[in-house]
Amino acid sequence: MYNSTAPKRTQVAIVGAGPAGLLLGQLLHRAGIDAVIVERQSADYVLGRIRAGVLEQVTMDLLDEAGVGRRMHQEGLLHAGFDMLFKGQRHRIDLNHLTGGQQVMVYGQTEVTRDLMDARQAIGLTTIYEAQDVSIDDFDSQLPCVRWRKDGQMHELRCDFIAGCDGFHGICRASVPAGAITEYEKVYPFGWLGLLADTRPVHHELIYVNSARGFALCSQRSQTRSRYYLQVPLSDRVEQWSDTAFWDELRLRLDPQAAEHLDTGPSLEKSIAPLRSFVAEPMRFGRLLLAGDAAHIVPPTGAKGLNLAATDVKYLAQAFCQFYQEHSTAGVDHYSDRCLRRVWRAERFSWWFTSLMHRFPDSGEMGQKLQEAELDYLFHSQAALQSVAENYVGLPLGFGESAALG
Ligand code: RFL
Ligand code: PHB
Repeated sequence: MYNSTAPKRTQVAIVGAGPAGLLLGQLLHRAGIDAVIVERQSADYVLGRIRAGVLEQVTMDLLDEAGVGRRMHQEGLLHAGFDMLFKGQRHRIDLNHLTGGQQVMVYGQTEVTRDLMDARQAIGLTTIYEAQDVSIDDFDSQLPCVRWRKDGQMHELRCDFIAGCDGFHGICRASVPAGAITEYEKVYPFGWLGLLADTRPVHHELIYVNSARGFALCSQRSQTRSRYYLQVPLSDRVEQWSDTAFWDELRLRLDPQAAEHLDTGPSLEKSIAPLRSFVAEPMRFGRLLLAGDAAHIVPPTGAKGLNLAATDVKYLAQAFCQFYQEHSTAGVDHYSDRCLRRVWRAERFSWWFTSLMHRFPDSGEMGQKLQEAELDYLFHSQAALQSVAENYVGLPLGFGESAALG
């Protein structure tokens, strides 16, 4: 089904066909730059991963620019705000009002990925799925290479650049000599148990819940498909959680009105994700440039991961355009600094929002009281509300320019 004829030379070799790799491939194609994508998994496996749900305006614009925004505008749900539930009371964060008219789009990562895959297939661009033992080499030279095995045969692809879009567990970042990279990491003492179901969402907007039993999130994929999350201990296994146990626990974390309106049904998917903050600096090593989860991870509370991946890719596509069209390495040289300022801002917000909304096993009574005071301040301060809203809708694209270039 997908074109898997292996070429030997390309301009940009992209490792990973997640949203970052696919979006980069699309933007490069539109700029007339040749790229091949090499992906470890099958296309169906990539589509089966249920992840992000919230797109910032910058990401919507980028999908439009890549020519894949049509279905998102038809089927996606624009949200002008969200609720925060604390001590039985819901507080609405009016994004529209607090940010001067901005909104976010609820449209699943699965759908973004599908739109990008379909566009790529329609143009006949090369994606090698189910590539085994992928490795990269010579990225400190002018002619890096990507190697892999498929159907018992080894393949070698030479290129001008490698885009490392292979996620947190990929091989690109791991191939950089240890002394050339600094990694910052924080692992949280809990995970998120997610459940997808074809049920009517409990509310027309998202509800982020801080309850005495732990965090919960009521999200959605459409008017008939819901996505819910529960904070669970890291020791929990997904097999321990029957659908009934999940719905019962969620009900206990909601306010009485939401609990009463909760529509339940069989799960389509259920999984546990650990929560992590991670940044690798720099994001470029010679002719290897990292983008998306390969370079940084945020806990999902702020809904920033996919959006950060999209802006990395925007800057990366611009850098390659400058290289090929203007014969300038300025974009490639500034790529890492340009991305990292934005990355750290999203890291800060995601860490802060995670700290605000979860129960921490070791925070003690003092930690608990401070969290309550922070929430109390937030709900009663226009300035604090505005700060949450402007971070949630995302930074404008030009953010970080002066720091990177000045
Ligand atoms: P991905 O999606 O991990 O894709 C990387 C791809 O690389 C492939 N790969 C390899 N290919 C070749 N050779 C190898 N050796 C390879 N190793 C790996 C993988 O198979 C895969 O196909 O990274 P990418 O493209 O950078 O995209 C990042 C996003 O997926 C991620 O940031 C978001 O899902 C995070 N996230 C959210 N982000 C948002 O912006 N809004 C949200 O609402 C949101 N909610 C979430 C989330 C992540 C979650 N989990 C599961 C951690 C909710 C959750 C629960
Ligand atoms: C989701 O719908 O999967 C989702 C929404 C908002 C978040 C995280 C995940 O903050």
